[in-house]
Amino acid sequence: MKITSVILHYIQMKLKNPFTNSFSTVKDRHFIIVEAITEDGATGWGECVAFNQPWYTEETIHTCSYLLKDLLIPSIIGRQIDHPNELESIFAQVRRNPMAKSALEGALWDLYAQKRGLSLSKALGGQKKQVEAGISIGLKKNDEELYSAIDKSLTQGYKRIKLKIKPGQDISLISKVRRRYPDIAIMADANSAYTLADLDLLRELDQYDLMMIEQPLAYNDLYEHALLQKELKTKICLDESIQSAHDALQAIRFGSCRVINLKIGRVGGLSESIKILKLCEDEGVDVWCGGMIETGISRAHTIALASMKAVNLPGDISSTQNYWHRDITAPEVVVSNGYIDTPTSPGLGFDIDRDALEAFTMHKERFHA
Ligand code: OSB
Ligand code: MG
Repeated sequence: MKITSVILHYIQMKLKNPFTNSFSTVKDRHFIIVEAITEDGATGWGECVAFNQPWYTEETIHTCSYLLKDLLIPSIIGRQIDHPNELESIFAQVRRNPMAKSALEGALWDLYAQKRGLSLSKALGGQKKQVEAGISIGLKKNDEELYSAIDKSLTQGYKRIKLKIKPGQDISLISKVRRRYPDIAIMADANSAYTLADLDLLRELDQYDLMMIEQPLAYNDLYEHALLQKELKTKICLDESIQSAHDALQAIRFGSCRVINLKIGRVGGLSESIKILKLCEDEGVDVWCGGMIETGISRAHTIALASMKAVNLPGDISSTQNYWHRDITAPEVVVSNGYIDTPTSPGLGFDIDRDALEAFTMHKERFHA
């Protein structure tokens, strides 16, 4: 296939409710939606999931915009590309910047699947007809709000609940939740809020039968997580620290984690994600698909990835309703009894709602071969 034009849609979507983690409260989301058009007139969709500020990883919507416009789009436009795996060498001119690369790569995977007449799941080698859904619950103003969010998630059948924690809202929060819900599958995500000086506190967290604790230490660390993992029976899951298959290899071999939260954007795309899944399978490490408070386009990519056999735990793949009054894809992502159906139609398996996309668009940029 040959991409003859690319349109970048800069959109802004307001969250139904603010989402708070240890570093930031997200109230609205800016995305760059990538529309890639081939010489045959087919359209593929990708999404840039970077935040406005670099509180999660170093990329932002602005750094991604620059890379897409000045380097990544020019490197593929008008060029014959038979398989999205070819992008790795084409993009090798740009060090790191995985979210920028992934935004464009996702559109090419959509096109590739369509061209072969396959669902994205099948094109990736996915097998599951349904994927397991978990939910991530942000920090709340008070216990009542937290319990009501948990109750609602349980009613909707989510397979596991992830709770954000931060210093001051950690042991107190988890112990209360554990007392109230003795048997549910819960895990905690610290988004890098602790250091090894907090070892005693982290040891205490070890007593609450958590499925795992996600990214307790620095966003870029592997060494101290390996030291910590030796002290805990609870599995450590790495999120921010893993930005490539090579990072995953090092983390696994160093013993820095026993679980990986795999986010397509954070690792540079679906091709890199598949490498990480293969590695986890070979090394016997648990892996699940994370989210970025994203639109239906990213959710479609993530559902397809989660349909692969190596993904062995429920992901942060909540319903459209969880974040948005209105999404840019149809139909809505629906969680039923804790599962989401893997779409079977060619490509993403969701349609782009052009009216919704237009309604959220601040501006657009067009590139031609
Ligand atoms: O740490 O996994 C995280 C959202 C934004 C940035 C980082 C994280 C999260 C989530 C929610 O936990 C994921 C989602 O539901 O999309
Ligand atoms: Mg996380």
